[in-house]
Amino acid sequence: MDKLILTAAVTGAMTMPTQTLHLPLTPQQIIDDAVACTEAGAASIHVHARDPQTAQPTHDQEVFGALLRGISERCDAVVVPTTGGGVLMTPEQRLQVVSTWRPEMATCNMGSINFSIHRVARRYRSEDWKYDWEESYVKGTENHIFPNTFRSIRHFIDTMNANDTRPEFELYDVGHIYNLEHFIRQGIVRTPIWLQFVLGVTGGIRATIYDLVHMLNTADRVIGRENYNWSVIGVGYPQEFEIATTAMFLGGHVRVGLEDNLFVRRRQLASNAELVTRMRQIAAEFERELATPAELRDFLGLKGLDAVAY
Ligand code: KMH
Ligand code: ZN
Repeated sequence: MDKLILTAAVTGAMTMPTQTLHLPLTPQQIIDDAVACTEAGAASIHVHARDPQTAQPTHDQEVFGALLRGISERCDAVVVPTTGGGVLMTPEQRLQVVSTWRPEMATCNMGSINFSIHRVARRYRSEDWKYDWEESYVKGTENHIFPNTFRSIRHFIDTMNANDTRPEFELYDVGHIYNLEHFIRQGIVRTPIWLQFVLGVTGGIRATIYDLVHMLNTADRVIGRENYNWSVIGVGYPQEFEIATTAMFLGGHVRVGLEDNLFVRRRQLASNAELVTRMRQIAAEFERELATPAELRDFLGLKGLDAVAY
């Protein structure tokens, strides 16, 4: 598609409330940000849930339901809930959102990796943290493996197929492309598929243009260019905008948002809508129109909001 598909990832599980006042935490704040991002040009919204009292990432299905309903009542964005969850959740807990709410799309993480944000802790003293869970959560990730075994990935894909939920395959390193090939060969993943290259997680491939090109060349060779469409995440600043702009020139699509990056300009913290707006301005500079949610649904052949369970 010629138009650019812009996804906003508004809260995540690896951005801490202490890091930025702009991070939406309560269901109402997350819904408001999702609507603001859609109005600013996002066709899809990627969401994680947070406990309404403590702001800690949660797998509580009531919270997910409130988010999915709340966003869909106020805008038509395609909402893509996480099945990556947060560091303390089991794969089964992460997957519940699919069988409970049968969303149009959901993420599907394609391999186990070290996934660390422990270096964030160097910037804060113990008394600086806003919530009491944050310090141990952040420091604990130095020893964290994000588990996605072949058996669990198969279970995730089977569950998404059973609920007609389209997977967005998250690929954090080159080996994850080969893992995906394994499932395509098994016949449980139907092409064309929708890939999200995740560049710049501590534990995964870096967020440089060389790494993006390497991922693309590998995907072309292993999966076949005609069999996939893709988007990219560059974690951090300025990587978010550098990698997104590069993707735009290479025929890809983009994700921005506070899940991945806090800054709109060097040292300038921003809201989610400001991040979307800057990306829209970059796209406009190169005469790239943004896709609407309806165009995204049509492009990916999604089942539509009539067929979800929220
Ligand atoms: N947190 C991102 C680096 C997911 O939620 O399933 C990747 C992500 C995956 O968004
Ligand atoms: Zn996520």
